[in-house]
Amino acid sequence: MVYPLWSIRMRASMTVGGGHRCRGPLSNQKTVHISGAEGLYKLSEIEGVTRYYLLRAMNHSRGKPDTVVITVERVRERPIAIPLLPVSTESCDSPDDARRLVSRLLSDTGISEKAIRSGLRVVTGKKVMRGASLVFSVSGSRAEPDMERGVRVSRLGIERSSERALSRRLAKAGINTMTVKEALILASKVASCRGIVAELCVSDDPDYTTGYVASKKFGYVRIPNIKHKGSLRGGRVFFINEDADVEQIINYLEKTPVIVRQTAMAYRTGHPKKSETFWGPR
Ligand code: WAQ
Ligand code: MG
Repeated sequence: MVYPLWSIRMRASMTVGGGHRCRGPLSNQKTVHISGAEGLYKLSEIEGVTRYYLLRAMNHSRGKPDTVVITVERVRERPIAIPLLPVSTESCDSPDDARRLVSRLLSDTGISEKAIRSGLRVVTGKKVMRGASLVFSVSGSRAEPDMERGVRVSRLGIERSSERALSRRLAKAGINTMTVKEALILASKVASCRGIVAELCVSDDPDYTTGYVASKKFGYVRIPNIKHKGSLRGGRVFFINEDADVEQIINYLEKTPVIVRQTAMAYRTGHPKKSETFWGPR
């Protein structure tokens, strides 16, 4: 890897509500999240990536943004190398089925029923956050300081040779898309964070109905039909230990540069039994 790396982030939003007569803080205008993306790149990649992020923001299934913010920032620290989570796909026919599957997987990691319900409320609720919610895995209460924004995982990437290997493996399983790759890299950073037990993710894109649960314990488990087609709801929840250091978790997720490298020590997971696509140590 060539150092220093650059952190590139994009967020796109649109303003809704309030006519032209009632602008300003007293109007009922709201900012709605459309899309976001982030990664660590080399200097030579900045031009291409910012163009790609801009096009993504302007042509999104959630709508046309009126504000797009792209931040390009040099990262001084050397990134920490982490392994990818192993991938598997469950069979699942409906959101009801998915709810049962999600509950079973999460409770296997010791997360309480109350916390699972709290997490499910976040990903099925009307308000879509830009980032993720942090949910205590016993009490189920929420720990993120800004409940509208949430915690945004940033400063993450994958080494070129590892990305090529990953693409080949995903292609064999017929799932070599940017959506899967980005989600898997994000979930791998989240799983590497001390204090985080598991993650639940439902895309907020109306036509993307596959979600996942992830943890060091069972890897990245894809769940088809986690929501109905056409729904604009979705979100992410990171379940944390009851005694976790919330500030430290947020700092790691948002600030610590992390890069996926094939040669990083892999996790030993027990799951899955009936996977279509699986790799990693058993
Ligand atoms: N950090 C924290 N939360 C995020 C981030 C981030 N970097 N990016 C997105 N979120 C949250 C936010 O609340 C979004 O509303 C929600 O997640 C969904 O984001 O293997 O596309 O980008 O086929 O719509 C899963 C792929 C794709 C499953 C998930 O999420 C598969 C996806 P989206
Ligand atoms: Mg989305």
